[in-house]
Amino acid sequence: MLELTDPVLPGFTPWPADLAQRYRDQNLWAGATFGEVLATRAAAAPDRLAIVDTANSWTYAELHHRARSLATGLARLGITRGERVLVQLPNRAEFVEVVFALFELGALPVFCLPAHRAAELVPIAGAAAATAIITCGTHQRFDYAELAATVRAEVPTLRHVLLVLDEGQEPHEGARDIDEFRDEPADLPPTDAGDVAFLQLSGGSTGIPKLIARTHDDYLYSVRRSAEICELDSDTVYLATLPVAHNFPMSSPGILGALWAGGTVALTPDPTPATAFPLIERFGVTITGLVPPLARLWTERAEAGPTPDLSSLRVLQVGGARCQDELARRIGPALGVTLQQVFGMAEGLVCYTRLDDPIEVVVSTQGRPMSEFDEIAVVDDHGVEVAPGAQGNLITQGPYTIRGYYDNPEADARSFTATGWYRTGDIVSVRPDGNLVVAGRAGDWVNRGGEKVSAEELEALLLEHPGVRDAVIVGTPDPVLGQRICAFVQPADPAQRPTLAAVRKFVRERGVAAWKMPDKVVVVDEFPATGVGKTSRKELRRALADSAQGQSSAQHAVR
Ligand code: AMP
Ligand code: DBH
Repeated sequence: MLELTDPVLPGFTPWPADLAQRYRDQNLWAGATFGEVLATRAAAAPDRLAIVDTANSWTYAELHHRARSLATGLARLGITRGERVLVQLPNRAEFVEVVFALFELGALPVFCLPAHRAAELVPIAGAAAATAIITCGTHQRFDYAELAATVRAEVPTLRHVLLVLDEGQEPHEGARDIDEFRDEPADLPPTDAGDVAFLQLSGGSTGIPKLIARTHDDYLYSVRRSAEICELDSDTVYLATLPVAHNFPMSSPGILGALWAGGTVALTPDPTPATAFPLIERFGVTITGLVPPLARLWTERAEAGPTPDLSSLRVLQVGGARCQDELARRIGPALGVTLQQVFGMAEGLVCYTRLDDPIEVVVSTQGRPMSEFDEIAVVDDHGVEVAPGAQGNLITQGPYTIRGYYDNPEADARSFTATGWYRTGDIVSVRPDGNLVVAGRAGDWVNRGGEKVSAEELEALLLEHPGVRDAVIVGTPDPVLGQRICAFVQPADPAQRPTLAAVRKFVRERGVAAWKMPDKVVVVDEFPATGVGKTSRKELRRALADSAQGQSSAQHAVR
């Protein structure tokens, strides 16, 4: 058992002492844990509705009791403070209960997405040295229990697989039904607001996954400030539409913001208008957040004709990828909402347009930092600040932006400056009014509608295909997703040209998340020389991306 005075977690990079002191003095880090927030809410308004989904509705007292009961059961199983537990659950009430149970215990949820497969989960579990996985049975025709068994077989530290099961589902061999661990709540050892609360994942991680350790103090500050900016209160009904483990629906202001404000969290099992619109009417949802492709789908659906009654919805947030101004203009009128653009990252910094901003700001910028304590700078490739208003690399430090990845010095050397500022990898400009406009990413990432795919990771996968001599991944413009994944493939045997279907099948069989599947394959005999002598893959990607502009000319241009 860790003592409260022990280092929070080996592998965690703390803030410099002077900054930490300042954040505490300013009461940004207010010294409360998420468990304490829930306890306070449950004491103040036990009968208020905390959680609702299509199967459950729990008051604050019920949620608090369930979380403490499960925490006690998990302690009996031997899960202790500081241990890491993979949580892979769809948007359902139990997600919130499981996460708060782990918070109560001081164990750290590692937030996995339902789309993750063994290729992602094995390295994540390994890097986190996780001791347990909490997941579900079959959901949307995919067997998560079987996936967990596969991961467990490959990661020696994993001792337990616990399943949230539906009526009639049985645990697989070697797994346990989580209902076995609902004990009479007992007192648990205290946790500390300075402790790491969970590990979040950086989008598009490759190789050793980049794990993001966030403390109760720093994350709760971002949640409180987000709730203020989004004007949440006890009448708020926040709908978790995006996968709830993602940083955006979790904290910007997300489910944690809604609970902090004493409001209600509603969850939808899928984000389509057909499912989500009736739930907005049924639960009286007031705010939700979407990625741009979903915002387009919702807008088009509303423009097309009558919908269920969406009049309770006041704020629609859009973030995760750049929202085109054209779409941004249509959202408000179509859905009868105030649009809010959100530009954020699991590493920390989150920017919002404010609810009373002029429409021009809301439709054409990605907002400004949420905190006056966020420090941002826009620098060139040598780290020198660019002229005001010019585009450059966004770097930042602040009270809720990490100082390093979890136990990953190599990634830190790339992603943090010598003084510990985070290099976001985003190219932005700052307008005179302080609002940021995101122009794109500096690195070799494809942002496919908010899902980030590392070119390097996908190229490495394609190279395992015996028919592929070399492969280069680039993002090509797409009117709906923002970018699509285009794979330029040089065949091992020019007479045997890999097809899109064959490449996709191969990638799927590698057990990677579906969003990483190439949308297009262009077979080339040669890659263009990039003019830098030794081929730089960065240059090559840039040359191919340029040549792929304008789909019809792509094949021609690269041959
Ligand atoms: P992640 O690493 O998954 O937390 O993704 C964070 C990244 O998503 C940011 O660094 C941006 O590249 C991108 N992103 C998030 N929100 C926006 C937005 N509103 N506009 C443009 N890019 C965004
Ligand atoms: O894309 C993101 O990671 C993101 C977007 C909006 C995020 O982490 C956030 C808000 O907090």
